[in-house]
Amino acid sequence: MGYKIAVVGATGNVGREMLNILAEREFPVDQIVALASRKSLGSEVSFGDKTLKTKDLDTFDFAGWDMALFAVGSDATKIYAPKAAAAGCVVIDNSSLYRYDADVPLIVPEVNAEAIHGYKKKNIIANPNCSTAQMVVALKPLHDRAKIKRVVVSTYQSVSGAGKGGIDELWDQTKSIYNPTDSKPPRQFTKQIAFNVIPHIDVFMEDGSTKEEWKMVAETKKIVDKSIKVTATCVRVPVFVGHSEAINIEFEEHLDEDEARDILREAPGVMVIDKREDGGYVTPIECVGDFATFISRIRQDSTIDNGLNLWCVSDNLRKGAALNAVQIAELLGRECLKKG
Ligand code: 11C
Repeated sequence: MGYKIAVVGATGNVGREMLNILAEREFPVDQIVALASRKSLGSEVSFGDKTLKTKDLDTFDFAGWDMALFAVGSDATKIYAPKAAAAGCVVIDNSSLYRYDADVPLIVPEVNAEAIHGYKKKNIIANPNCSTAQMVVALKPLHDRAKIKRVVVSTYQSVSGAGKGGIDELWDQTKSIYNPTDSKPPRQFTKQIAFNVIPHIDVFMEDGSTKEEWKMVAETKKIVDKSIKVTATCVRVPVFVGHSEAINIEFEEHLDEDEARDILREAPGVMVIDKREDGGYVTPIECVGDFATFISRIRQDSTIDNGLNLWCVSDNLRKGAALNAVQIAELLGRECLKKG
């Protein structure tokens, strides 16, 4: 016996990946519905070897459905997630709307699975930002061993984090470099993204950081440990899919690089590829379509007591969004909504 699952925002990058991953991981589905806004109505999406015609989110009745995986922006989530939750359908939300709500658990199953039971307060579970999700998968096992004091992270984030518009803009600008008569002004990003990098993701905050940077701080504290200090610089790079992060970690206790490598090799969701030779590390293009968070370049930082550097890469549409949401659905099924 399986579950009745709704995917909300099924025609977007993340919604499509949710359907792919539910099928790939053979999630026990009895019935599945792909929901979209009226403007995408009737368009078709794939679910394994089946094709689903999207239905109207606006008129959909969530009563009797077990879980809804939401992959729409905060504005639409604000309208439809409370409706679904009130109808008894557990919402797994990929937007940032509920992430910082004390009554909503923010879950990365490899890190804080035990917090899932908190969903009962609002019938809602939040999925973290993509750049946080991959980082905490790497931090947690190291924190358990040597207690992290401070993290300094610089991100190299792909354009797919900004949705289909980001992908189209990189593609169009790249083509127009070779055919300047075809050039269009930037729409999605504030400056040219092709052959460039932009140190700005999401809106600016009062202290000069961006919301993306703030999210990495707040979400790491909520998911791993509120005592961990995080400072982030988030940068958009001309890569289609796959976020990369250079992470510097300061621990309370000494942690040798070889032991860190061994800990990460054993950690759930992590794949260590760390050979000190040409090509002995992972780049974003190699992680596309993969489930793992890849760690390379593990090395001591001898400029501080108890410091370590590492390189962390993951498919932002998967671990950073759709995969994590499906893992939450699996956890919810296993721990809370058992069937059969
Ligand atoms: C980006 N990380 O790469 C963002 C996308 O809070 O879920 C995801 C934003 C979020 O632009």
